[in-house]
Amino acid sequence: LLHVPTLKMDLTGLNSKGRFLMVLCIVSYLYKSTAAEGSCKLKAKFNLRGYKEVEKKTVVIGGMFPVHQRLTDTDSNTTIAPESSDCEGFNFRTFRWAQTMLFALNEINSRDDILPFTELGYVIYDSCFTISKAVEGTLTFLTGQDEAVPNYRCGDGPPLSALVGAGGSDLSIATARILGLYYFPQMSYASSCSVLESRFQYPTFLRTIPSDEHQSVAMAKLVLHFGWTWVGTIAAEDDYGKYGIKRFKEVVEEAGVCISFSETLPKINNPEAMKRIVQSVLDSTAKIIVVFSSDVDLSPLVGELLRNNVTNRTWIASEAWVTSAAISHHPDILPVLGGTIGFAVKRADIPGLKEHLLSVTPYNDTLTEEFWGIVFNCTMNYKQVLRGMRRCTGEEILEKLSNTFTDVSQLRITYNVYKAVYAVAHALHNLEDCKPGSGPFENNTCADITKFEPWQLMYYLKNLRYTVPHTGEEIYFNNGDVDGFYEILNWQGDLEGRITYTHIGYYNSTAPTEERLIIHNGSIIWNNDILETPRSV
Ligand code: TCR
Repeated sequence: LLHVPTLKMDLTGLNSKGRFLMVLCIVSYLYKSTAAEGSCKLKAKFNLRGYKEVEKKTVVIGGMFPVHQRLTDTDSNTTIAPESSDCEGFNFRTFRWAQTMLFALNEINSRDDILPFTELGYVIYDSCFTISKAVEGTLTFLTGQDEAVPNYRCGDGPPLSALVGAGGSDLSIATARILGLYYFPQMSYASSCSVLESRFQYPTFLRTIPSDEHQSVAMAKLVLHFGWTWVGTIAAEDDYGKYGIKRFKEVVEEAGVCISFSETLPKINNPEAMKRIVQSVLDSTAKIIVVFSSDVDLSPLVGELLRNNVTNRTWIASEAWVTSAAISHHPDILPVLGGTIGFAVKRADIPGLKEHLLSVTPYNDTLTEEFWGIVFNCTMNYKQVLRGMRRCTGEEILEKLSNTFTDVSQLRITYNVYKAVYAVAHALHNLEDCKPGSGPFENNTCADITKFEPWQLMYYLKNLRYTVPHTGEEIYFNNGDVDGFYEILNWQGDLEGRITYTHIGYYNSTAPTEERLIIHNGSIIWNNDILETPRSV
């Protein structure tokens, strides 16, 4: 035992025979004796910090993250059998989300107060920001096969619990329809579109991000707060953009605000469309422009705005780009997008996450290998080495670089991922913890953690209430949704001309109507010639 300094055990409640068996079990375990299994299985009902439990059951959680940004172009050649397309455009921010799921799982597995008798395993899929990949991943997950065959799962591996994902709303809408068929729970961390509120259409969808219903209303209130009467809108060409802007328009138009122009950002790279949108912005007298889009879709437009040096406008940012380094870290962005005001979901510090991110190695899986190659500009693939690319040694040091992956200053969606994984784990814990005879199911029965049905887990998710570690935030779902709370941020320049996000107020959907939007006008720095609240009439 001297070799295992962190081993602590709780022997209370065991009689002398139990203690003897326990010590026998640990000793044989440490010496990897074959007797270990037998003696440990005898009575494995004690908690053992460090090794948690000797006899463990496994439950699998699915994850889906848009780690790549798009599909690789494939020619539509029908003379050979089609294959699932590859993806490209590795995204450091979403890769951080995926790693956070692993971090949360490790944390849960090493705790002995959540799921002491069960180990959480995982499968993670890359949805590549694309609906078809998200659907393919969902079918593969449900069927457990590489070639997805619906309604068929081979073998009796560990039970599947829930899918954490899938990224954008358009992807989750697709996956939630499939999962809903099987009454299989989906816990989303980023899909905020208001249509996902419908439990009639998406019966097993839950999320740790508030519905955009709140955000659209909050944006409209912001516009009314400053008395702006003339605004332009730009929306991404997906459910997030379309429904977000639609609701915003409804609320402001009812209050007499006019929409000067409405533009849509195409999903597929289209320089002509970008030029057209910039022209609309330039031609309009509206100085306020509301943009509902993810950073990925907005990036090309920002490039075009910079080329045309479009200044003297105030941009209103939706949650998906308000703290995006891909946009705010552009060189020379300050004159164009400085002064932006936007809505952000709750931020948190997650102790230990940074260390976890820095401990990633190229050998973990194919994604970490690709990530390594990109950050260090090298390759692990010998074919590419033969073609003259530098070989990665694996000894490169991540800590020396600073990039979006290891930047833990704005953990917002990342925090939602963390909450989502914990929600599933707590629900499973409650399922396992059920006392026979007083369970919630027919005739007061319980579900069995080794072979439960998806709807049984859904029961526990619906009725869940738990406190998030480290932050103390209390989470529960109201018909699958959480309360609408946003911080309002203002993009201000620091001495070196970089953007900082200054907190200027908040929006709380649960407060009485007049107290929902709180803004400290004095802390805002406007980005126009006179540095005053712009007038948009
Ligand atoms: N909801 C968006 C997707 C999204 C996102 C993000 C994507 C949100 N926040 C941050 C990338 C980065 C919020 C949706 O489609 O619902």
